[in-house]
Amino acid sequence: MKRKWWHDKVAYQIYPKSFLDTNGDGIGDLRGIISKLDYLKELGIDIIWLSPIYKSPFVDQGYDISDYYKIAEEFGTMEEFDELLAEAKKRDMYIVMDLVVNHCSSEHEYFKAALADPDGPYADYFYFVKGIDGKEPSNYRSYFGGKAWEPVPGSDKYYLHMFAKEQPDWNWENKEVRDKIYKMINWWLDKGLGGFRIDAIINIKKDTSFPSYEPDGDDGLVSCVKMVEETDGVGEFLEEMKHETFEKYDAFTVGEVFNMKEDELREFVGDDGHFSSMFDFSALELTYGEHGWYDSKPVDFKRWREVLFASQKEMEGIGFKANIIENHDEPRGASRYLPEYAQNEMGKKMLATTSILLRGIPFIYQGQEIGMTNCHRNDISEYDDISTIDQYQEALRAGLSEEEALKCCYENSRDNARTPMQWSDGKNGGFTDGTPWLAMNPNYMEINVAAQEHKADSVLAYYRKLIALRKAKEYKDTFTYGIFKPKYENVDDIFAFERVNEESGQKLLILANFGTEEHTITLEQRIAKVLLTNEGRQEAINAEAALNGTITLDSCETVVLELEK
Ligand code: TEU
Ligand code: CA
Repeated sequence: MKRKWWHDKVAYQIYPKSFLDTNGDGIGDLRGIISKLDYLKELGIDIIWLSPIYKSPFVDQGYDISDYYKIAEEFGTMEEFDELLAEAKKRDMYIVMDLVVNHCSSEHEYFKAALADPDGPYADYFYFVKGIDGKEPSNYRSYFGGKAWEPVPGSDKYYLHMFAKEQPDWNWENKEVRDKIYKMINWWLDKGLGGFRIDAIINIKKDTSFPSYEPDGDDGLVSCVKMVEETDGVGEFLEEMKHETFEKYDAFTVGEVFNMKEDELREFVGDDGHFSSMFDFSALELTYGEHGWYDSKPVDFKRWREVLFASQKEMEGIGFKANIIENHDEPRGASRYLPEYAQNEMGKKMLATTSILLRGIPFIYQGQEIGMTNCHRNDISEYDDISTIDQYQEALRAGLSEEEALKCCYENSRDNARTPMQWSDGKNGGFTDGTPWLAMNPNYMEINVAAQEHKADSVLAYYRKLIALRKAKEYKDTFTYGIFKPKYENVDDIFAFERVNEESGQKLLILANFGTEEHTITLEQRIAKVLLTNEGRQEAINAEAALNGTITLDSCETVVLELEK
């Protein structure tokens, strides 16, 4: 594998609206991000991914862009963005923007021009398709519920939107559109960006005959995902985009790739792949319900371990996935992957260890490093997210009570990750002097940065140690390039793996006990060094290993060991 500058980096996702507000309007801003660069540097972060900060009506929180060349006023100015870039650079950090090019906002000037003249040239920038017998061209349901086709006023055409109706899909078959997108990407890269996180990218390839399929729900519609699954050829667009843009800048790209076809892994993220990396979504896919959030499934430890291990092995010799436990579309990892008895500081440190030391590029989502959790709401009106409101309705339609539907939102809502960052136990968690755009999670009184900053055994302190270990001179090469070897797979409740450096022979063993009972594990080799523990039992571990060749792990205990060669 060719070595690349991003291989040994640690990334952090910022959701700007909820990070830090500095002017009291209740909305996080670029100034807030600039002021926390040192905090992120100290944590050990190299790459910062910003969820969209472009001009937007915020129907889907900035994933609906009305002007790709402007910074949303809510967040600040282009001058402030340039300052952020410069300040990051000073600290050897990279800024990665969100690239949302499957669709734009219905407020985008080209879409407005298309609506004004549904037979004119701009209509072909989007999918403007004639209806059939006065009805939609096909029976697709959008990702956010309801029909994926919207009538074009004063015409017999409909336009396609795979997400909200305010997010019309760009017509990627139109070369003019593609060229405009590439030009825009290069304009940003010229500013000195590190690269892009690429949104919903699989969706850009459509079957332009737009066939209807067998309905998959009572609404007579079929998820538009079906059409994506049935269509080939996205790779041609992705290659063209890469050659025209990222490649020229040696930029880092991480794809949000769902529904990739089998056997395409190397094409996507191999040495000459479409992207530098793509997120590993295999764990979160375990919770998917057949119809929606109302029939989503809890995570089963064994299955979870199995899919993560499979995904790790699959990547060997191919490339690097981006490892996450949460992001702005998902509930908090600590609430989802930890059993109830482990939803505490010990458990959060354990989950951090088994995620950050996997092979791949770790992505930490804001607040994860202090152990932020899902947030209870009392009424659906307290949610903001478009997808949550749709899924709540969907749950009611399926016959759930309001209380049950709310529980689904508690477990699955994207707003769980979007409640503002908890900086202190002061007013609004130190996030804003004004009224936060989305209500705080009330647990900011206990879970916040200030409380953890100087506490030696806090979750935050542990994340700092863990990242420092990953990047330590003596171990970096193994944690980055070392192969992944599952261990103790036949022991229930134990999540264990080795990272093995085939050149130096260095072997690092990571052990974690996700069970309620203690577990004794027989070591295959002597311990050279205990590198990290979440319970501070180095001495006891060394003593037991020396005496019996075993390690007894408490419930929720995790250790990182260097083994003798
Ligand atoms: O997400 C793409 C995607 O497939 C999501 O719609 C996912 O299925 C959904 O969040 C589940 O509720 C990306 C962004 O990450 C997301 O925030 C945007 O809403 C979406 O694209 C549209 O841009
Ligand atoms: Ca603000």
